[in-house]
Amino acid sequence: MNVKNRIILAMDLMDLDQAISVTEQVSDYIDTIKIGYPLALSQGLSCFSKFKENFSFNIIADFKVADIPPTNEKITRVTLDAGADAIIVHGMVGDDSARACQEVAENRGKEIILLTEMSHPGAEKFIKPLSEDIARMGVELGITNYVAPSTRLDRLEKIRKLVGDDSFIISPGVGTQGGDPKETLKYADAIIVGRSIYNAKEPENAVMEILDGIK
Ligand code: 3DU
Repeated sequence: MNVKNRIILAMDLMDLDQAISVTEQVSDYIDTIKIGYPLALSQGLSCFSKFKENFSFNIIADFKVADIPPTNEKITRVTLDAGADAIIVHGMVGDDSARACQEVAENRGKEIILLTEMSHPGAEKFIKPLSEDIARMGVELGITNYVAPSTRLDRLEKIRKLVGDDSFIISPGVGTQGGDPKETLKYADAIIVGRSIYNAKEPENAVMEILDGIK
């Protein structure tokens, strides 16, 4: 996936008009948006096509898919067929579950992104001890896209080493959660930024500040 300026906007506003308005304000600098449960559950999956009508953006569905393979298959199918270009899938549920999503995406020429380790403090307890194995599993499955945290750069670096330089890593936790854009981009291909942009008084300026910082 090509991500303009290496910034993915996490659009977690729950009102569609507001979400579109903020996205418009940053659309000169950003061409990839991540939509998760807050917006999709509030507005329905049709929010993907509404975004596609308004912007020629890549859409990543952040549904952190984590179920048995047949259910994962259905979730991935309905999400990609609604207009998402890629879907984020939890690695912790195992290779069969991830594979079910991968097959659906491959059949449609779309992508899955494997979540290895999360960025929040609570992830230290259960997900962190497993994340290296999750990354290794992804490599064995031939997965080339990963999510890894910007809030623990040592972990991000470790996961980069495991998945290799040819893999594509996107990294949340930048800004409000404490991650630094420039440091994160030493190991990640793109940063995911939500509140620091969409809650800013002037979202366009917020993006330009990040861009200045990562030059
Ligand atoms: O903290 P922010 O507002 O910049 O948003 C980060 C986004 O990335 C948000 O949509 C959240 O659900 C998602 N995310 C993480 O923050 C951490 C993860 O490990 C995975 C996804």
